[in-house]
Amino acid sequence: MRVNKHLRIFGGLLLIVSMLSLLAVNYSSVPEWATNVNYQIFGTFPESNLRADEKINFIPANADFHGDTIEILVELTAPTGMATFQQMKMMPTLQTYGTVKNRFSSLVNVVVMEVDESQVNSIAQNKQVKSIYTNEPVFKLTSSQPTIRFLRPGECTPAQIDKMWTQNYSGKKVAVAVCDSGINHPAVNDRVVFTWSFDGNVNRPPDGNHGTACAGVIASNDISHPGIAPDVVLLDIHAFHWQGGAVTSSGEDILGGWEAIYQWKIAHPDYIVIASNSWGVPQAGNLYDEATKQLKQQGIICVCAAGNEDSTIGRNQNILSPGSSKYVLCVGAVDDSMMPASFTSVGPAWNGELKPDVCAFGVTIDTTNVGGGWMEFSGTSAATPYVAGCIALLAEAHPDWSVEQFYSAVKSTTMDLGRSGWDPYYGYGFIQVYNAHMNIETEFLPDNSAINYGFMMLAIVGVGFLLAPRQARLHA
Ligand SMILES: [Ca+2]
Repeated sequence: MRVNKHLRIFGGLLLIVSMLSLLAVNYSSVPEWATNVNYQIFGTFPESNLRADEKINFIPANADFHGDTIEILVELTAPTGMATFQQMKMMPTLQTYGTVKNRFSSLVNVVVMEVDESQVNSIAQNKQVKSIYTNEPVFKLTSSQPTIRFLRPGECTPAQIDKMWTQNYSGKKVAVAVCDSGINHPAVNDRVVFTWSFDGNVNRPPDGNHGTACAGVIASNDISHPGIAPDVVLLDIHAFHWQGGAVTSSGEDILGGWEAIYQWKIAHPDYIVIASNSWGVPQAGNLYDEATKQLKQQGIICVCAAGNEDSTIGRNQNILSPGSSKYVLCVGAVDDSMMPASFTSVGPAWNGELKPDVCAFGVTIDTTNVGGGWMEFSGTSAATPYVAGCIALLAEAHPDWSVEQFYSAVKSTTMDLGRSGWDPYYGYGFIQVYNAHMNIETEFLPDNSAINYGFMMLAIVGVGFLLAPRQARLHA
């Protein structure tokens, strides 16, 4: 009897708990920190046990930590759902070290600060500080001399763009964010529905021609210079500007631009959003991996250049961040003969990821020049909007797909080039968008290592032995 009574009490408790959990589901829009008793009542946050010097990433080599003012990104320990709460709690402490300039909480938990270099180590010693990055203008555009070529006759055939056009796919209900140096050209301007600028001035003229060149590859509606997906809308994310004789961007500019894309997607849930990123930085640490993870979770497809670092760093592991992130599609460049472009960065990435993912044309492509007229564009900068445009066609055809479905569809349906299967120059191969649309998978060998190949041959021989006697009996 006592056992039964305990069972009844236990059953009752189970019922109450399950009803409470149903209520919790109904209130799932409440931020994570607000429903987490531990954070709300005790105000404790995750702590980092790394040494101060292990937390400091990407500070310029010439920083002597004495006397000069430096801008840093201070990443805090709590996940983004609790970022605002932790930042509020930390603000008085951080302000004793310097000036808080900006903060981010949608994609990453980051406070932008201006401090004396001598303070960096002290800030890093705080257990609620996860990492510190420089906010110097370190991101660079991946073609120093913009030269993108438009689709000459026959050029849209290898990527099967013309097959998609035949089926009337042109990027409708798809938004492509060109995260670059600004857009201005009569062949694309009427598709720009949103502008964000790093300096808050949405009327800022483009800084150089790079952003306009990327936008033309995606969306030009000029009959003699067609873009790939002329019915997309464009988000002009102006994160790059002239600094010290080069068009570069800081971490703050990048995060600001990406947050603008993130917010636009939340406000326009009926659009598929693709972020086209023709730029990068070597080994930016994990901050941009975290940011791209959040973009992906929000349903934003991120296409990123592999980089043009082949000759400058070495032949391997010179894929730039954020192309190195597993949450993005990383694009290498090939020439008209389907050979790797001389400049294209070679995988795998510094963090071990198998990058690039795919390749596309990226040598001397005609495109829109800033303000009007035409120009030639080369670089993984050119190959990236090429792939973004192709995915825009695919996205119109499959508005219900998840980001992962787009990534895996594109990777599994390529034209395999070079070594069989994934290789460090072509990734999984040249994008074939119609095959991705129709799910016509490439027949890769599972791996190009001799061991796996050997096992596969053994398996084939084994199956042959199994089948052979039966066939013999059938014929007998
Ligand atoms: Ca290959």
